[in-house]
Amino acid sequence: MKTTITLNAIALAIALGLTSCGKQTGTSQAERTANAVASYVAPGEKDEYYLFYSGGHSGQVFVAGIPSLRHISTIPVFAPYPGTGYGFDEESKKMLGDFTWGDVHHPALSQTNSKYDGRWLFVNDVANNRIARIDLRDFKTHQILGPIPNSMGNHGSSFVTENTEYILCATRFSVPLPKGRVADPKDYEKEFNGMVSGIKVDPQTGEMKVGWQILTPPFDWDLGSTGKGPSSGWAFWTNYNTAMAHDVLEVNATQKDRDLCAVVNWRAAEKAVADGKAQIMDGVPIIDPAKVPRVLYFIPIGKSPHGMDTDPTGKWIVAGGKLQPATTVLNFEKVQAAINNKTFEGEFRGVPILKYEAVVEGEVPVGLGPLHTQFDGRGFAYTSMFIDSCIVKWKMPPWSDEEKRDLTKAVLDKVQTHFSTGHLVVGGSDTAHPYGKWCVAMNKLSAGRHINVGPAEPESSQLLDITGNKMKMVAEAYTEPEPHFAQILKVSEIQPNEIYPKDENKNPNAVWDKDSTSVIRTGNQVVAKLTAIRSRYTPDRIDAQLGDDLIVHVTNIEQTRDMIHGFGLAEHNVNFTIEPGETKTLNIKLTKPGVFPFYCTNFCSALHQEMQGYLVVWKPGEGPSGASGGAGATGGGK
Ligand SMILES: [Cu+2]
Repeated sequence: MKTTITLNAIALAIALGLTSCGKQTGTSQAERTANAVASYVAPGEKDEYYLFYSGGHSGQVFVAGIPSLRHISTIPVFAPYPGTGYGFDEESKKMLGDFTWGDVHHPALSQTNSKYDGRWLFVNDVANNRIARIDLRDFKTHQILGPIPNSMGNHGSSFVTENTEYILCATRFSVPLPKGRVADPKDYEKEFNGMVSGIKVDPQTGEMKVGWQILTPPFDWDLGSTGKGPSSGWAFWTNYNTAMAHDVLEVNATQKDRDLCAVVNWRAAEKAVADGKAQIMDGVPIIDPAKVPRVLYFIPIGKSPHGMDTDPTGKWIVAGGKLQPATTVLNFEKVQAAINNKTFEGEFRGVPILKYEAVVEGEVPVGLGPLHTQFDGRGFAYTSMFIDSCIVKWKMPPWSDEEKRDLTKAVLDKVQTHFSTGHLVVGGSDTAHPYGKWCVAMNKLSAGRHINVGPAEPESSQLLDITGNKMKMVAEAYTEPEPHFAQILKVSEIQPNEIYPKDENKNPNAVWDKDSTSVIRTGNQVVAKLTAIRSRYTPDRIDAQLGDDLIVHVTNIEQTRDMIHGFGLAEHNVNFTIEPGETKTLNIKLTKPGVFPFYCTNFCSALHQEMQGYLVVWKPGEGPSGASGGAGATGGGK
């Protein structure tokens, strides 16, 4: 009987594709202890690295620690977050505009000289064609740019150049341009276009604006990376729809043996715009690569590719081919030579196609479903395998003659992941200076490796120690939906602010003492300026009339770290937190009479519960003279 059950379990495991990888039953007690010690951060101790996960369609960014993989905080970006009141106060509502969600895909840390400089984290929104900038001084979103004109499906993004001159983006979707023009999808090839965008970043403030764009055929650009060293000034993208299918893409976009990847000379694009070679569409200078040579080239690449990663030396570009069992390594020196010698195998819509054999260094047979590749800076690459569910370690060129003859010899190690790894990240892989210590596999399926939480299962992440010859998986964790990529930053490389200093608060509505607080009614508008400090609001009463516009500015006058106050207003769908030294504003129309408490929503002291006040909304003809339309202020401020 027992034997039968065991055999059935094995058959089931095989059917589920869990053959070699069940629950690490193979790990010995000694290995488990070693893994636990490697990822253990004892109470009171701190992680060595930040892990910034993209939150996919949650619209957020999650911050975890490495090696513990503990979730530490959430940075709201494209979606409201009641935990901080993001999207509820006027300042963040304005940033979100009309959107209440986004699809966060590929975070990118700012760089100086191809090294993380710890200033900003940029993230893209695929759905609404936006880019956001998070400032690492306060771990908050400070700018959302977009929707970007002439750009639909901002997926091939956000790729930062070596000195954060630009964030480079390419479109996953194509539409008739400019946006708003309508054409039948049946006329896709003729009427639809994709776009590469150069988002210019102000070197002092980080402020982003659309610099220029390059028109492309209606290919579905997927993922990319920027060049460095010898490939400085260049960028690369894969695409999975060279067939230019507009329906049933699953079948129609996978007909060709190879797709075309893009090689973009962004410095040449910048110069072409400066030289007046662009035409303006929807306010943006657009370069047509058929008319402006040396800006865009194509290279045939393995069918239905995904990742396109430049290594830390800038010499090699690795493409993952979802539907081919190998990664393709391009040699940038050969790319340059092919361009200079015009070693083309044709052109597409006036854009030269470089001859594949002239630019490829080799195809490394890593296994099934290679997606993304990361680098450790020691000459090794790590590729996530979606179908094989593993991470493969392989040797980058230069290869020996023996390896060149048989590139299976370049494949050095495989570690099973659980399951279907999409992205993976090695700290600093996209810079010239990788940390090369940890790799995080971001798995699409967790397949019951956690306590049961119902039909939907969380995303899983697994931490691999990559310092030895063999990779070692030491820990796993679960996240909210849905990490698509992440960045790793050494904790010691940044010094976030502890408070917002009073003298840096330039908000004209900030008030810092009792005598400056006020509630003033002018016409049908009531403006209240409040202070918040442990544990009271001043004033703690606001009177207004039904139908008034109410504007409340709350300044948290604390200058002590983590002394946060909240402002929640009952039955008005408003709540936000105010951090030490911050001023936040709410603006609502008062549509119902009554007395509505406002109270501190973020625990602040033993007398936190006592931190409350009243908004009194009088009916017409009622209330004190001030509230009923007189000039005077009401409220308990003075
Ligand atoms: Cu409080």
